[in-house]
Amino acid sequence: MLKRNPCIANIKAGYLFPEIAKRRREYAASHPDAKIISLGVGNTTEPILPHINAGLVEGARRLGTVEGYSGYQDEGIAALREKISSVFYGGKFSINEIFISDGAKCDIGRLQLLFGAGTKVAVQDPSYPVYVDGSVLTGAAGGWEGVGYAGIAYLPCTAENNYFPNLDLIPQNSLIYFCSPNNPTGAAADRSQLTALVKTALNKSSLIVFDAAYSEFVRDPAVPKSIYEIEDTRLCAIEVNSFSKPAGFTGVRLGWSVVPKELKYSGGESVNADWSRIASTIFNGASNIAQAGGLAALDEEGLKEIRALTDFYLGNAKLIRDALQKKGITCIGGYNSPYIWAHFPGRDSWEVFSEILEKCQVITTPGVGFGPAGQSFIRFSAFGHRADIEEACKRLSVF
Ligand code: PGU
Repeated sequence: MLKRNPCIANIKAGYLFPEIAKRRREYAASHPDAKIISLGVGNTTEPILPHINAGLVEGARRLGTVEGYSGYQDEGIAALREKISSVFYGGKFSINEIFISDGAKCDIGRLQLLFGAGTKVAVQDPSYPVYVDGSVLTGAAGGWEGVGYAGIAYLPCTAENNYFPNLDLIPQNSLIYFCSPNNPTGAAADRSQLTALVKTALNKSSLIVFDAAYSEFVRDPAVPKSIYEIEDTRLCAIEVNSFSKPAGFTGVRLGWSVVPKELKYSGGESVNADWSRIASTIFNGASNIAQAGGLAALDEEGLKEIRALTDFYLGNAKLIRDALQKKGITCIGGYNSPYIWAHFPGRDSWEVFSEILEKCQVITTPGVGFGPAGQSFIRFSAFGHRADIEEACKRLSVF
């Protein structure tokens, strides 16, 4: 038989969210009457709003007609790429710099192929686990003297540094994953912080993968929604984004990446050309139906629906944050983000997770699952029906 890819042996046994789902199943099995509410995985719950949904329906209908039928679409339907450029980037990017995908997570995984084994990787700590696990899986972060899980440079984001990392810790020539508004802390970096990040990346010949999956939750004008709002970023950053959270497309699957033409490897080769090569070689694009829905999401009516949906989840976030604060629990996030990051000083995250499950029948996410600096924290997700959020808040108030 074939040998197992040694990189698989290097990753931690279970991905965070299936582990939480397992614990939920176990609890439910031993407490059959419990009405469990999930504030765990960031999974959308509200129906897709009518205009965007009509776009999906129309996309499916057209596929059944001679005039409307379409097949493979290279790097995405041109009209959608144009629309993304104009809605999110003021038309700064040509359609050849925008690549439609089946979601940000999938892009984050595939992007690793651009740099290969041995790439130095730096991540905010805590961070979305896919950056670290995905890196280890492709053999990045091996072959150099680093710290932490398989040689990844962890950049602690704590109350002491206001959840923005010390950029001096970024190694020379590294691939920097940066997420803002952040999952899991909910912290949103302001313009001066992102300017410092870009400057550091340029000085250290490093490349940023900026994950903007929560950009549509930003309400504070001081918080950039895209890394490309910062000068010189075309030379050092790729951005990934998604329709999952703002349009309720977690199950529909649609996202995009931006890879500027100016972005070059150390040898002068074009990163954009390679990304295009990878996309056409091992990925055949997102569903045309999903893309039709994406187009509807970005017209005037669709953007209003995105605003209404994100307002709704931000309303949930406020309820959760207020309930926790009323109990004297220190928490951040929930303003420009659907996540609340709550501190339980001196406690183990998994222990607090279990206590909240036992006493409130509420599922959360233990902070340590996002990295060592997440120890003693719990992430509360604001994705849920309003009645469930209100009930969860009631239960949390007595825990
Ligand atoms: N990027 C960030 C920062 C995320 O938090 C998530 C989802 C994604 C990308 C995924 O985007 P897609 O476009 O849907 O692929 N994070 C959720 C879901 C868990 C997961 O494993 O993706 C969360 O609870 O953190």
